[in-house]
Amino acid sequence: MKRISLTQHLVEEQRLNNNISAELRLLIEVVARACKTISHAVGKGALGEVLGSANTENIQGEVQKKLDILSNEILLEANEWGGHLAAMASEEMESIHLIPNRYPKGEYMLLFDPLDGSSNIDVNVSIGTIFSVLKAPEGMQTPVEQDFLQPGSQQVAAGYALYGPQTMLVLTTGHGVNCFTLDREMGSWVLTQRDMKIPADTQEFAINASNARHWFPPVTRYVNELLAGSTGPRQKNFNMRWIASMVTDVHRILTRGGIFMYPADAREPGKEGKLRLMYEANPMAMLVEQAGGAATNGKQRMLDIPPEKLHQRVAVFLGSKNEVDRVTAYHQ
Ligand code: AHM
Ligand code: MG
Repeated sequence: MKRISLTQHLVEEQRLNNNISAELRLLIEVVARACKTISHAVGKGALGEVLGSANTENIQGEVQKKLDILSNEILLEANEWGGHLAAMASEEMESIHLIPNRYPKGEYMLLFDPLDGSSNIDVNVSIGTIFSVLKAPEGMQTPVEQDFLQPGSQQVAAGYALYGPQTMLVLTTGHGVNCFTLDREMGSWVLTQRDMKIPADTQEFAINASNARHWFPPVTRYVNELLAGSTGPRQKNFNMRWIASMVTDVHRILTRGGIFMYPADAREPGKEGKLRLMYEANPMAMLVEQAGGAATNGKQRMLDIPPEKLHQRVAVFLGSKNEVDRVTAYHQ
């Protein structure tokens, strides 16, 4: 097999589509390098003394794990010096992070969930890093939160790193989705799957069914129909998977299809689900659409939602197009 590195792939994609400036390439390479460092820390586990709680809370009131904080710091530090960024925002930080004065500024803005699937860290189940890249609005001086509030359709790149049995990087720059595997001996990312595609039909779904009693009627109807299997209205059996690690669930869907749901429910009135629009839903929606799938909040296309605040939550339905279309139709 001829090995194509991440760098070679980015250079070739630029030649083909003229969509990856030198700055954007640097950004992606720096993020990928930071993910290697996170992967290394995750892999050490107890030996690196990185497991367990940090005994602090993030802006969402969730207790942070040591690895949440470490991963956030790794990404910040890696991305400050390159001159490619105007600012960053993270699920783990209340407000945006400006580039220190000693470094030049660039035209991109980076958003990330440094370590998604935190509840899986201490039980050695796959977790990941999710990232999204926006362009700074024209004429922007000192970046403010408002500058980040662009719909997902404005993303110039999005991706995730998956820390599982293999460490992978899945990336889109708006021309399909490609997957790279970390060669741990060489320390390099190698292209291992080109142009990932999600089949339009599927017989596999992912939802945290322990919340069933709180669901709203469209979700209850949809899931009940799936559960009814071959003797129900769908006339086929469905399988269920729930990793509780969005990166891992989405990776499965990019690999073999499926539908992922984290709906809004009646648990906490006024809260639009659990997942965050800017750090989780939008980058995953871009990847899924680029792979031929669909992503909505039950009512509209995810990538069209105008964000109102940085840490906004959103209901998520994504994956195989025909299933996402169906559950979205049930909401109309
Ligand atoms: P996190 O960002 O605090 O890790 O939360 C996001 C995660 C997703 O990866 C996953 O899909 C979901 O939370 C799991 O939620 P639940 O604990 O309800 O199963
Ligand atoms: Mg998360």
